[in-house]
Amino acid sequence: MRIRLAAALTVTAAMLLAVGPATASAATEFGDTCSADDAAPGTYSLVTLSSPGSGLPLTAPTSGVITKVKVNNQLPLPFSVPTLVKVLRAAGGNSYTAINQVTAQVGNGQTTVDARMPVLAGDKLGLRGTPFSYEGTPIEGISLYCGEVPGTLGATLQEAAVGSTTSFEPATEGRVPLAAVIEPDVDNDGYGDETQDACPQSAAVQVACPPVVLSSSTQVKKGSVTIIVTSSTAAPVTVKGVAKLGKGKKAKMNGGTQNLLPGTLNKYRLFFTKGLKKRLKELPPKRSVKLTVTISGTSVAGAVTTKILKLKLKGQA
Ligand SMILES: [Ca+2]
Repeated sequence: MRIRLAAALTVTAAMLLAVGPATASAATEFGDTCSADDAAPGTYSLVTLSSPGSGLPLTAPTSGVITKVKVNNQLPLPFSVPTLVKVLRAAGGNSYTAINQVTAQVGNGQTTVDARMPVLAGDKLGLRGTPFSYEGTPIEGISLYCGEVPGTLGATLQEAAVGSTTSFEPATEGRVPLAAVIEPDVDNDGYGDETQDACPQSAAVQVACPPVVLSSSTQVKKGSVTIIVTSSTAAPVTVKGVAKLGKGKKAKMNGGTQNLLPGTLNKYRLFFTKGLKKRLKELPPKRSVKLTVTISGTSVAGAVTTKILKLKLKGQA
């Protein structure tokens, strides 16, 4: 029985290993998943000052770009509530500087809106209701919050406009019902690398990384070949050459690597080896040596484009 039990345990362990934890996405979520059950007039800007025991980190655990904002609400309202969701950066004490904001039309349940707001580790989310009208009646705005959860809600009558720094005074128990998804932004172009940026290797483009397209011309001289190369996009480009000398012998030449800028003419030279020079001197002008030139460029995404040129070097006897 013992052996069988041990075997069963081993099988269980193996199954756990095989299943394992789900592959962690690089995107992370922060804020709060509490659901609003209370509201202040929209003249108040709100932030959570403390949130003991809430599930998500209250502040951004990492820098990147906020690509989604989530607002939870369980107040049964007959209208949606226009809400400015703000990225707030700590400015000492209970003061925060509003860095950016996005508007969410908060309905019942969870409202998710797309966003593109750069965020630094340590930033928080805050909100403010904005004025609207319902059936012809103007409403000054509604600032939603969770009042039945432990925590300290900070409030200010200041607008907390983007660019301004505002002190949020502890007002009541509660928290703001805001969460957000942060995606990494490795190239620091302000676009989330997972859903907004198809080329996270380059800040210059957000669509798929452009492949390298090479064009070239050649000029054969007595002791070398000059290759002029143009690349469609910034890329390191290498030129190499191999000449067949007969009897299985080869002459290998390296034209080097240059970091090309798009649209510029760049000169490479393949200097003939001693063996190639000797072979050319042996051959009459009617005969020739085959030279294969390989031009290769690497895109920002690591894709290699190769262009091969076949040249004939006339005998020099
Ligand atoms: Ca990016």
